[in-house]
Amino acid sequence: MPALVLLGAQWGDEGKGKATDLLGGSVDYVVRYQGGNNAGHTVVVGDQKYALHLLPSGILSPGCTPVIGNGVVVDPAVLLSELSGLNERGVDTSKLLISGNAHLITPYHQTIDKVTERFLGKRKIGTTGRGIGPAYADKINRVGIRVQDLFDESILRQKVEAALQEKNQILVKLFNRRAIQTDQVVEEYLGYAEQIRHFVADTTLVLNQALEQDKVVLLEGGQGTLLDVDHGTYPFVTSSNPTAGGACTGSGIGPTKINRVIGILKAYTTRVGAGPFPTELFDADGDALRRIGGERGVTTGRDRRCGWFDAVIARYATRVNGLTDFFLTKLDVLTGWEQIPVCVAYEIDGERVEDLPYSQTDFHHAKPVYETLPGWSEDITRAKTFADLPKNAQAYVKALEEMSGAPISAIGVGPGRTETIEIN
Ligand code: 2SA
Ligand code: GDP
Ligand code: MG
Repeated sequence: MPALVLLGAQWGDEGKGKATDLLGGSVDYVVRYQGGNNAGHTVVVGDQKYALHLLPSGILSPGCTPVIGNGVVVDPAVLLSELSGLNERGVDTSKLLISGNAHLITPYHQTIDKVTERFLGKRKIGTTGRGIGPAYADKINRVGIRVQDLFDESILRQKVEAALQEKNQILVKLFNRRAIQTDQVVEEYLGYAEQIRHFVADTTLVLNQALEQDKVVLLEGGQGTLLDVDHGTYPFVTSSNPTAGGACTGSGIGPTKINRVIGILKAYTTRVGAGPFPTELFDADGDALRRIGGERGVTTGRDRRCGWFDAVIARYATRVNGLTDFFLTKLDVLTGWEQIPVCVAYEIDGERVEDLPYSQTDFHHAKPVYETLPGWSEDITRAKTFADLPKNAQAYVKALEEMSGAPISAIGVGPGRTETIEIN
């Protein structure tokens, strides 16, 4: 059986956790392929709500093996606390596999993340402060510490020492901070080694063998397409590749093994952190979307910026990810609006533009061109089939599908597992 990818089609928080959990019952492996504990994936099972950060959402499906792939950056303290939190709630986490090649987030990465943001002032990215960017920077700079380094004290010490040489210069001279001691980091990280050792595996080998044995592998993205370091609104992005290509490099599964790429698409748009956002609302509608949609960061608790649906972005996500289909989420949040504006194109310096501009300046100047669709007032949270939806809600979904460039195969009408309409 082939692998499939599930990723965010906008700026994250589209409902990937719920969608992954929905598919969790029918797949054998769920793999996180990038990001780290900057992610906040919510899964609601009955009256239980789970907020997952580093762990794949498949951890809640008993038949599923959760995998942290090589492309993820792992904060071991967060890993252990997330695992114990789930264990206390009766979730079996014993099947977890962690790639020995995944990189580690250390306290110095978090410190650098936070002081850099402070230093940038008004130009800050609005990161989650979890050390994600600095950990990926070290990976690319070849001074990162990997999970496998935890099991060789001498190598760990050498690598931490080398990494800290440059960092301490920056911390002390540029940011006026105290130097971080190698011994302190090494001691803390050796303390994690034995607690983590039994999870560590050659996950690329495991996953490819599983595919050969006809198992189904779901690759779960964190963040979203527009936060991709290559394809997003750089520099206001995360430091990894949430797009479909990242699923291959972050798991070691080749593109020929993937036969489905699902884009999770919210029926409106949100963004957390700084950066351009053409359909952002600063009025009562924006406040209402935030309140009704519960748009608050799952990791940091920050209010999310809210705006109308942007079809230019959806088309872009289809293109750069090669999406096969969309899951449209949070349609229920739009219930009650008489008219719902949808951005169909941008106006940039007086010209109508249908495709996302590659130029950062143009994107900053993009003004949304809206079409207005009629809304509905009926409660749709109990709808089980497409036909159960009010006519105007059906028309809204169809219009979005037409504008976005790929079929919509499921519709979310509430946060719960069963509050989903599947379209065959
Ligand atoms: P970072 O910390 O280096 O990855 O931040 C860089 C940008 O990426 C954004 N980012 C996110 N955007 C949406 N959701 C994310 N996860 C949390 C959630 C966010 C939270 O589920 O709500 O709790 O604030 C996430 N993670 C990173 C971030 O806002 C920066 O714009
Ligand atoms: P993720 O990061 O993509 O997994 O999304 P988040 O968990 O950060 O944010 C999505 C929020 O929307 C969570 O609170 C989910 O429980 C909720 N949610 C997901 N799908 C739906 C839906 O169809 N309707 C409603 N009302 N809420 C949803
Ligand atoms: Mg989230």
